Amino acid sequence: MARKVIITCAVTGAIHTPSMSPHLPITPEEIAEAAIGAAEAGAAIVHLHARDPQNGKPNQSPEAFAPFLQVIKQRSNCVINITTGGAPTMLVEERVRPAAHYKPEVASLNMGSMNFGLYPMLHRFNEFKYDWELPYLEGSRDRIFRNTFTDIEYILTTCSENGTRFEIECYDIGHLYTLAHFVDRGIIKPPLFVQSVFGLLGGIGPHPEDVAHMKRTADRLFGDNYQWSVLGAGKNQLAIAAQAASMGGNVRVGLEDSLWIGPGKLAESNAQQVKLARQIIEGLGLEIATADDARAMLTLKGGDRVNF
Ligand code: KMH
Ligand code: ZN
Repeated sequence: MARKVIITCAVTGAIHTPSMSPHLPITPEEIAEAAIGAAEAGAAIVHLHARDPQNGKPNQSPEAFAPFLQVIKQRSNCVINITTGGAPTMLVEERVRPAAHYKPEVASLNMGSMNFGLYPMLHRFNEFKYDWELPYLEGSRDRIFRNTFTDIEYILTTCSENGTRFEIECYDIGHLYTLAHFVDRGIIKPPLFVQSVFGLLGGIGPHPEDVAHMKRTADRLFGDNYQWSVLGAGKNQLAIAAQAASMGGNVRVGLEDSLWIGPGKLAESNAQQVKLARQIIEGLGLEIATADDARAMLTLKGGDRVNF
């Protein structure tokens, strides 16, 4: 039997700003359409952030998520994953609120405090429609994405009481050791869903050796108790997806982490990136996982046990 590979699609995020691409979903309608389109193209999981529909600024109020959560649930069986990362400008109490309220099957969990350098994108993009975009990007030179041990434990205890499981975002090798620490303390229970992030300034790089070392270390620490997934930021997205898929991993794509579909070519939709990831997976003789396959692989509680 062919191995099944989970495709996660992160449709909008908080890294890119509206002036960078006309295809970045901003309004609840656009976010819902993007998520449903990604699921139809083969994504088993959609990872969701919300934005202010007026200016595209990341918005972590539970009310901002309501309009698209309900629509996606009505029109798709995909697993809904709500961010607890929000944006690096936000405090953890604000970041956890949508996941705490809506009790999704999956929420993200970031495994360490770090620099989160968005400012290099200013070389490519320098004209902005909204006044928050430039200071947001420029300010990343001197901003820490805070995820202390206390913050991590706070998110875990708040959400795991709801049966929510986690997409555990590891941006460096040390984050795997922090995860092992929480597993040792019994606060996170396997099977783990480790999302390794490559090529974000402040985290591990995108070199194939970086990908291999992340996998080796996770194998040593977690053995058979984890599902490995990767995301490559920007132009690294598909090369890293291909490497990881061939090494036994799952993949994440989406406009949250890359606006591109090829060199200098903006992706016109999230579904377009999912289709390319799917071609790579199927070209390797693997199968894409359905949402229900992903639920079984990650022991999720089920789409009928959420609060939306
Ligand atoms: N954009 C990813 C590198 C979160 O939402 O919790 C990080 C992320 C964080 O997805
Ligand atoms: Zn995210």
